[in-house]
Amino acid sequence: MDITPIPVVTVQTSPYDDQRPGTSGLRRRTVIFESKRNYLQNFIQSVLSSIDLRDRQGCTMVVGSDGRYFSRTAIEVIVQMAAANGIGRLVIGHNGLLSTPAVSCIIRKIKAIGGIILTASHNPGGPGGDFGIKFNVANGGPAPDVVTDKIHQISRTLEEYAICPDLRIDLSRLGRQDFDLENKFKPFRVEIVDSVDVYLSMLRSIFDFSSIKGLLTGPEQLKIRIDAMNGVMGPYVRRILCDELGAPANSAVNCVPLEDFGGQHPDPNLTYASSLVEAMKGGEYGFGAAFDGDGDRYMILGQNGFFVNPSDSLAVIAANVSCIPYFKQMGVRGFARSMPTSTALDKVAKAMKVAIYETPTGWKFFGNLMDSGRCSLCGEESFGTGSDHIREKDGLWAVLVWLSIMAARKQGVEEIVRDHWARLGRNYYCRFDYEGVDPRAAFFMMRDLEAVITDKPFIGQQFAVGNHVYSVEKTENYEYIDPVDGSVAKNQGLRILFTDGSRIIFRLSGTGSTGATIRIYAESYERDPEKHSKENQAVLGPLIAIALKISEIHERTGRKGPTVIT
Ligand code: VG1
Ligand code: CO
Repeated sequence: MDITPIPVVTVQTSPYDDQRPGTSGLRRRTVIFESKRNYLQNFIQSVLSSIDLRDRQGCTMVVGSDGRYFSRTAIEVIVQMAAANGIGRLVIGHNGLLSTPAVSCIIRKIKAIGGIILTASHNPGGPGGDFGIKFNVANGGPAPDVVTDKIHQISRTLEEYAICPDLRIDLSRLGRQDFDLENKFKPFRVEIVDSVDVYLSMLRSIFDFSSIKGLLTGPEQLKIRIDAMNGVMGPYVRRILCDELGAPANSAVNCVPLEDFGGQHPDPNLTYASSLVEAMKGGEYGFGAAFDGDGDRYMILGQNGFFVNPSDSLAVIAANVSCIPYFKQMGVRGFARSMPTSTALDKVAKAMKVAIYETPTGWKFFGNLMDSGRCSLCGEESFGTGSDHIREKDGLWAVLVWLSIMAARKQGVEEIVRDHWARLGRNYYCRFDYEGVDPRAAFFMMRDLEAVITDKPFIGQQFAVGNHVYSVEKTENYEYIDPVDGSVAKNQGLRILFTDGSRIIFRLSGTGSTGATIRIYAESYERDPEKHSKENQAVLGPLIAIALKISEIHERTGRKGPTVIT
């Protein structure tokens, strides 16, 4: 312990009015955090002040980052401010690295009061990219709206923050570092922990490692290719898939976390993980996967690049829970999906006679369902799936689920998916993203579209496209009432449901850093197995045409098409 106590100082500051966390955390251009005076400090003070002082004193918090530029600077400030605000102990990942699911896992394991994750997830990083701060609460999940509202309220009137500017830690040194502070609070402790250990031992208790190892190393060895996209997952992939489960070292690529993700979008989809797609097309590998910057999202590809749509991945996992020891032991209480996620999961729930819940976009809405024992497995169309083993979506967990299913069924990825469709039908699905749109244009488009679709005559209206006629059955601005605490989330997306089960949904994203992002989701169900091999766009084209027409999105935004299609 240092001999001279470390001073605690109070610094005057001016509030910002734009520090409301979005779908998951506060995301901004890195330059905002770097150049706006106290932008980071103000937000961290607001987060810490949102925790009652009595709860804060002596408690533990977990801190980690996806390794992006500015994370180290931010961790240093968080340590200095946590100490000055009465937090007793911080548990931080080695070199500041922890994936989002690992943070959730550690919070639960050590009964911490919460955690802070420095990440803008799948958004690019670096001085010209994005930075972000996620705040998770004691259940290990993203802070719910009541908490983020409180943080926002505090941030709008903040006048000062507390900090120990002389406190320095060494992120590269594993183990405890104790500090004596010049205030009433108890000694302050920092513990630097291995980034993978705790998470790995949790996975061991969920899966049958020997059966996965058999698949990856046995006589009919499955060749896999895993792309960590230069994000936080590198160390997890190497340690868990290669060292523990026996995949050859060259199965894992882009496994060194880089501050700017090598200049790429660390976003696991067909557009940004194109090098994985190309490698898979060669036919050499039977299974491919990629992760986002902070490791909660994943994409699965089969041999020759067969793409598993995330909504299908969720449904296939649900239909095959019996292949996972965790679910065999715990049983399955219910399923949940975010509203725009395809209804493929609903078909599984019906067949298995399991309860199903529909929630707004964002993982925070699954927390109450899981905490109250209503939901065991959940997911979103945005490449996120998870279970009640933690309170975040979990990319590597999903990969191990797929490998377990393949080991148990002795089938390839494509075969498993096609069997699933043959049994329950196929939900064709796609999402159009219009990024960086003028926020006013986006706001007015949504406002006017709501007026159009909720106007009485719109119900029953028929749209004829080619030889298909779509009749509107129901429209609404989606609203959710949490069945556990009764809290209401309004304005969660405009949706149009057609009589044949097709859906069109419009939403404004809550994770962008510049301008607005409009998302259009389209879904169409096909029961007939003869029609399960069509091109996505061929099936969904008519619905997209209807969506473009009624929203006038191109006219109103000046765009000719979406930025990304997934
Ligand atoms: C997006 C996704 C949502 C996901 C969220 C956070 O939000 O649509 O499903 O939970 O990102 O994921 P939005 O508001 O932009 O549509 V992550 O991996 O960025 O933390
Ligand atoms: Co993420």
